[in-house]
Amino acid sequence: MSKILIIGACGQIGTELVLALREKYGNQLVIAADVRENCPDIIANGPYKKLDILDRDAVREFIIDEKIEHVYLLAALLSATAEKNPDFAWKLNMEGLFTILDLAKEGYLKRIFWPSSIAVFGPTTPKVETPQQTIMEPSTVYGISKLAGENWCSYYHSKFGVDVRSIRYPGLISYKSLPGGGTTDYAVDIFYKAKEGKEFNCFLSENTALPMMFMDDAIRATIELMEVDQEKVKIRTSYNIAGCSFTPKELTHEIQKIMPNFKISYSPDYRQEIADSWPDSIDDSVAKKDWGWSSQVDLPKLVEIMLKNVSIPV
Ligand code: NAD
Ligand code: AKB
Repeated sequence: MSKILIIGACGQIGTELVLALREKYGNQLVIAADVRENCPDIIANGPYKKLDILDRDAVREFIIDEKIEHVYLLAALLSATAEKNPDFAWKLNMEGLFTILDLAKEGYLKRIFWPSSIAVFGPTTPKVETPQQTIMEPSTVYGISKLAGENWCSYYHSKFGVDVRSIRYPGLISYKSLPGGGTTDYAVDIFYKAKEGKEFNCFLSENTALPMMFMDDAIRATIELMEVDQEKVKIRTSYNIAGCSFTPKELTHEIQKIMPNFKISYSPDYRQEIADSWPDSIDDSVAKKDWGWSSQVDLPKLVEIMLKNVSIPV
């Protein structure tokens, strides 16, 4: 059995991915790593290493000494935070990827997962049912870093045989850990306000449609892609996957079916421009064909699960 390292393990995806991989492969084989000093309680059921992905020597030493074979590299600045600090976003989102790709090129790692995003698309991309291959001219530093990263993954695969696999996640919605500075975060925040019985002030306008997905679907997609035979992975940039697409107004209506008194108001801010540059919906037929991907959670189910499980911080 391969030893697995998840870098950026304390974030929104990392916490749930650590739990799912430990469930599957056992607690001791799955090491959680993050720049944060302390391991959150939710993933304290297995090994934790404080590790800064920008410390190339420390990362190399740890991976080589521990004989890690699979790495999930999740550490990054997301779209909204990255626009506030473009220089650092570029550094964090790119340098760590090279450190991991190089370790695989040198034969230390057998397989890498590196997430991309719908942010690789831009204002000139067809917005509805955005295809796997299309115009890609992102207008955010986050999108530029993800598009460059995708192309580097493909390059390391074709030139050096590196087995790197990737998914363009849509906005992810979850209740086990909070989102970390993205444009789609409103679709998580809204559930906390609804549960508190408060009005939600949305930073996007009511008709802004975006591709979204419940976290369970995203974690399942990630593990399925990492487990599928090499020859089925035909795309080495990154795969489109789709869950459900909705606007803040449509999400509100769905919440109101369960909580009729819930209210929303709108104050679009700088994140509106980012959202306007992204697709409304995604065509994931290539992932379906290549490795059998299929989403299981639609909007009504997502809302039901979120309202049942979101707990208000005390
Ligand atoms: P997040 O912000 O919630 O978590 C990122 C984690 O990385 C944090 O725990 C942070 O402490 C850690 N980190 C930051 N700098 C680090 C460093 N120097 N060294 C080690 N760890 C560091 O992000 P997320 O939502 O879990 O996203 C994970 C990945 O998935 C990112 O690459 C992101 O671009 C991608 N993605 C996320 C979404 C989404 O909706 N959550 C959608 C598309 C793509
Ligand atoms: C963000 O909004 O930045 C992320 C993403 C879609 O990549 N959730």
